[in-house]
Amino acid sequence: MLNYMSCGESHGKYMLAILEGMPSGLELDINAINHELWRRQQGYGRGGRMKIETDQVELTSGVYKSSTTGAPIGILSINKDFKIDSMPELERPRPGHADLVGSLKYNDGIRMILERASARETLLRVAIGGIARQFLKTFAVQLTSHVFEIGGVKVEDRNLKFEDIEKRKKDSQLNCTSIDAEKKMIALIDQAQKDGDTVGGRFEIRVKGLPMGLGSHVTYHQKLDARIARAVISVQAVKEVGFGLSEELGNVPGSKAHDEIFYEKGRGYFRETNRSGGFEGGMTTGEDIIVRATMKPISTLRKALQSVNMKTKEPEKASFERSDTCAVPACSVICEAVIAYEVANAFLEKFGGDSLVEVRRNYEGYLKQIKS
Ligand code: EPS
Repeated sequence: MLNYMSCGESHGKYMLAILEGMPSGLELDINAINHELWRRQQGYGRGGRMKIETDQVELTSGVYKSSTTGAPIGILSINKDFKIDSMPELERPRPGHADLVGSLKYNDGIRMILERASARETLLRVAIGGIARQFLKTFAVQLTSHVFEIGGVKVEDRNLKFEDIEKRKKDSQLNCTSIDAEKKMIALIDQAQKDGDTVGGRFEIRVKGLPMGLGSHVTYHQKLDARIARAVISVQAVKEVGFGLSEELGNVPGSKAHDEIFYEKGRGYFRETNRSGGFEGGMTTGEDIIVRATMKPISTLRKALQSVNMKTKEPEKASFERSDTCAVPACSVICEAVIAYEVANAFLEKFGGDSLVEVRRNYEGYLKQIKS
């Protein structure tokens, strides 16, 4: 249903994407999309690049008087730090980046590998997620996220409702729900910065308001949890993804691992718990989707790791130009966006039509069907 292609290098002239498959009649608020881009640039511990850029997009096509037409949507963002043609070639690949493997595989220098592998590309994914989010909002579907661990410092109270997360993280610099944990996390980031090191962390994304039955058990590629997992893992530096109780499911008995089924007239089927993270058989259960992910520490270190000079083959420290110390909050915002896209896509697969009016008719008909 939905599909997109993006292009652009980190220090190239611009970042560009084309999104197809959005039905006509969706009112798009460009400020809301740019707000998501702003959120992606926030977070204590980011590096010098974020002081240069103020990410904004222009919708160049597929939108007429703020409303989608059903035609492909062009999304364009200009890089202020455009300097790619004057940047030097690099010889010392950074462990943990695409540098070494990409350079050998593409038979090219490291520069053009890192320029495309860079997380700068995620600004387009956040813009596309911003469009998907607005589509979902018209069906009362909402997303949020929160960082619950940085460098081993954990938020104690993690059993929170969607609304609590939104409320508690309001003034946070780390997209975090606990002021106490945040203070410790900030101290840890400061220390890492002093040491020329970096820190990673863990975060959770929630999606609220979905009907049961998005995705399907019938083939592996229709399983929506699997599609979300792929999307999250594809975000730079994410090394782990889970749903609901996630890795804790390995430590509890079956009697505490599942969500028992209840029924009330008028309300229909429901659950009292959500250990599955909103999925059974690759399909949404109607409870919140709960995704957890781990971002590794950024692999560009001022205190550089051991590497090899690809020209001389002599041991040398890896290259360092500039880096973030911690980008976990940004990563949580990016993962919200890629999940919004996957969910909107599954929604359109199930209820799709050429216009929003048609999608709504299909959606409402289905809701009636599963209630009766
Ligand atoms: C990144 C390196 C840094 C980050 C960048 C991702 O960029 P630079 O090399 O220009 O300092 O700031 O992230 C972004 C530019 C962004 O928009 O998120 C990397 O190596 O992946």
